[in-house]
Amino acid sequence: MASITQTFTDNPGKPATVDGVYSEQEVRLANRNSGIILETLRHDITPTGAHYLLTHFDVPQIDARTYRLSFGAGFEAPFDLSLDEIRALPQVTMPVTLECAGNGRARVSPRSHSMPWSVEAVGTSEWTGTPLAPLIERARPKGGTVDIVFTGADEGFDNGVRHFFGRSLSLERIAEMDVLLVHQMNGAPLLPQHGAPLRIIVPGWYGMASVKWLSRIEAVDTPYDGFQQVQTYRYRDHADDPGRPVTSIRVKSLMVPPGIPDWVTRLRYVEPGPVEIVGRAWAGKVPVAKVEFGVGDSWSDAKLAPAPGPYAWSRWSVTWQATPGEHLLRCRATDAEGNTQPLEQRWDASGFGNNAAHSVGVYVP
Ligand SMILES: Nc1nc2c(c(=O)[nH]1)N[C@H]1C(S)=C(S)[C@@H](COP(=O)(O)O)O[C@H]1N2
Ligand SMILES: [Mo]
Repeated sequence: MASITQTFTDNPGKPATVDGVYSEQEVRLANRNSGIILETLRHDITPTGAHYLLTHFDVPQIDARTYRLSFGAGFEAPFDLSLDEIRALPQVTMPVTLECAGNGRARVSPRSHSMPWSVEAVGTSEWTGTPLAPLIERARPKGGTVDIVFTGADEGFDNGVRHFFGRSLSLERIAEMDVLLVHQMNGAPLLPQHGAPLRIIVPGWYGMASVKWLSRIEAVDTPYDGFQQVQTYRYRDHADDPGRPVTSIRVKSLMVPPGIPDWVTRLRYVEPGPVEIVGRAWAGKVPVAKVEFGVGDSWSDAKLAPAPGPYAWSRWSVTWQATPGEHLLRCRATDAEGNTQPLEQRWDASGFGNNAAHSVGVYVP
């Protein structure tokens, strides 16, 4: 184990991937961050306090009264905006399903040291803010601009590299995507842990793109190479593979575990007879075409409700006739482009983009 000093000076890297019990460091990450409570999948909109949370460094404290967002370096017409000025711009409210790219990583073995998500790093909120694209036009990116860079106010070290959390999107992507500068979540000002006073929401992409505590926006004429853009959030086959960037959310579904749980294992006890099984399915910016419910190896189509918005998950439901015995209940969705969730995940080196079918173990007396 690296010493405190070494962590910041010698770039010791992360501990070697391991199998077996979690380290104290991983438990600490899991206590700072949190997943959705699966029973809240009954709601179209996740109750704010139950939305999953992923924060790499510390939550910065920003005074909303003096806050200013700058469109600075790389623009012909730089300017900055207060929160009141942002609120006075045209406002849009959109339900958007956000999912962490590392969702499911706890199942990778041997695993990569990071937040050990099981399946719960997903949620849907009504986000309110102003569209980004017109503001980029107003600031006029200089000729030769390739990327627009979004930098948060939170700073820390990862793998010995000191940096502010930052991500970029190309100009073309911004033109075709509904990126929002967001100051409200479910009708209330953003909570500190969700990016107060202002974040971006990049609908359809995994959560890392939706930079919280946004402090500045810049235009650059060479591809942005910030740590969170190139050193992580890439699908790699092995540690030295340059990989492909993680972008859109893959098709996926989850179910509300039926019956009542065992405290520690979360296995389920379900009375025999008809049981309504409900869940949610999403596929980034692509509609969900179908959800199947499986009992053992027998699959049937679930009923799928219309999504509350183009970037939000859909409710699915099915009635299951529970019979005595042990059962493995599963769900898998297919998107409108024909992609179906795999039953077994083919993992990349860091456990990104997992979309294996959700399974729940059930006992019926
Ligand atoms: N500034 C900043 N933005 C950030 C992060 C962060 O650590 N710092 N985490 C990202 C990741 S990995 C995810 S999954 C989402 C999580 O958003 P939430 O905590 O509001 O659910 O925020 C993204 N934006
Ligand atoms: Mo994430």
